[in-house]
Amino acid sequence: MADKAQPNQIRGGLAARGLRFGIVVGRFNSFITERLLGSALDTLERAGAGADQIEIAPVPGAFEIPIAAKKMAQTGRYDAILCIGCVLRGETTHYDYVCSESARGIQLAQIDTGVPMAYCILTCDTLEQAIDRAGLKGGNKGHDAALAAIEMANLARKLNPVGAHLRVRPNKGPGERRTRRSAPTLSRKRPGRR
Ligand code: INI
Repeated sequence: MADKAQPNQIRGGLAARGLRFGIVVGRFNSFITERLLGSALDTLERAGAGADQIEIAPVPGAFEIPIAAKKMAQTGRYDAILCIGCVLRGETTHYDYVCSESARGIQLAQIDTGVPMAYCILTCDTLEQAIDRAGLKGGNKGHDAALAAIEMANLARKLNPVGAHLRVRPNKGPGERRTRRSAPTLSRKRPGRR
């Protein structure tokens, strides 16, 4: 019997060579976020990303992560962004607002910009739960987020519109020589022309 034709699969691989990553990391609960960051960096580097392909933007807490991630994405310098934070439940409802707004903001930022963003914000009831997920029993969510970022960065490159690489000239990014800071520019396309 003849083999049935299989649908084409478009997959994002797990090699990070040549990809550029931005990382936004919250300082709040830094005992945890530093461990998440360390594992994410280790995973990116073992997958082939050099230190010069990665830039890190620290922010005060999880609530500030979406705006920083969106602004990083808008520079056009990154294939993917990792958002790292840790929110621990307190005695008030503050926790709920920080959790929901950071998750919602990150999702909006990646949809708005088209730059994949890995969500690595622990939302835990106790410090023990967070420690378990930052290198103890539950593995390290920084590692998981780095793998997701690499896969989505590769997939996004494959799904870019044909010719997109000719139209967008991003700001200088990690691994490239810096000249001056400017907004992303459009080339080979002038206003009023088709
Ligand atoms: N930020 C966190 O990242 N984690 C927390 O657990 C947290 N708690 O519990 O308050 C937290 N709050 C600060 C918040 O993210 C902002 O930085 C702050 O509200 C200033 O905008």
